[in-house]
Amino acid sequence: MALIGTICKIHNNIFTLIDTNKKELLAYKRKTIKNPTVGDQVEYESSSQENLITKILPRKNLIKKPLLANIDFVFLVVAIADPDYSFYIIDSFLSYYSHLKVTPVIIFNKNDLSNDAQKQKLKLYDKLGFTCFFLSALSLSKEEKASIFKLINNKTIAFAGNSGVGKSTIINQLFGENFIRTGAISEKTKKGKQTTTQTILYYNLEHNCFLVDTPGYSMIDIETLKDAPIDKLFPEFLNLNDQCKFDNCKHLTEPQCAIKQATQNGEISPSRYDSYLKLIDELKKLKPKY
Ligand SMILES: Nc1nc2c(ncn2[C@@H]2O[C@H](COP(=O)(O)OP(=O)(O)OP(=O)(O)O)[C@@H](O)[C@H]2O)c(=O)[nH]1
Ligand SMILES: [Mg+2]
Ligand SMILES: [Zn+2]
Repeated sequence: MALIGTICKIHNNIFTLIDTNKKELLAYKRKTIKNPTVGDQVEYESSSQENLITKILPRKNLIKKPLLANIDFVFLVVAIADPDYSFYIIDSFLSYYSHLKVTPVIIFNKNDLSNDAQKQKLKLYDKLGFTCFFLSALSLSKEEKASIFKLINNKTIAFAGNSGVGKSTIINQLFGENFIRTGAISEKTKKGKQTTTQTILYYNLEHNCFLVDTPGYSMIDIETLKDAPIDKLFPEFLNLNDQCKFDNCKHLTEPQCAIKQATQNGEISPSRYDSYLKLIDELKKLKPKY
């Protein structure tokens, strides 16, 4: 009978698996197995010499950047300050996850470094219906921890977001000191010194969850969106889409566009419409006839 495990780390074609008893083991893969990915559920054979992955089980989803399979929630970590955030980057990540059918949860971190006005601007995402946390990883309250734990029980979650936003710090605060190494930002270069370099899936027994710390990515893999209906990835556009004059309205220069009107009268946030335009622009660079 085939054994089943989850890939939690890949290094030089050696795979660290967590088996169904939550024990770690090392495995190779059969040559015919293509592109196993962290998060994959696999079948493997075990002999006295080695463990050999023989099959990748069907994936629930696949994120390309960072490469990860079978994620229930992505915790998109955004620092309110240091490093500065950009609406466009937040919106492109949210559109990307929506397209990949992965549910995002937004953690606005480093609240200790920000003022109320900055926070207020980001409340936009709460109103759009995204699950949001505003916190400081360095001083997480019991209540904050409890509400995060409630969400992640029995789930596989990945922490994503730019380098230095506090992904590893949050994981350490939730799951214990030094669970994962964090980097101290060098004041001179503002570059993480001990930044996460590998995508690794960890198992946490107490909350029966798998979690992935990922290296920081500043931008999505835009290619993934090249055939996506971008306007359908902005939830606040959805109710208005059919009110545009033209059925095939792209909400760019067309007359009597309900999306543009809603942006002008403040129903849609200008930063969101801007992000929409920028995404379309970026995609045009890939595909001349968008
Ligand atoms: N002031 C403040 N600093 C924080 C907070 N959270 C994290 N930091 C600091 O920010 C720096 C970067 O944190 P990390 O957790 O290493 O960031 P990361 O997102 O894992 O970064 P990469 O691994 O490079 O992708 C560290 O010096 C942390 O101590 C916070 O809430 N407030
Ligand atoms: Mg890190
Ligand atoms: Zn329109």
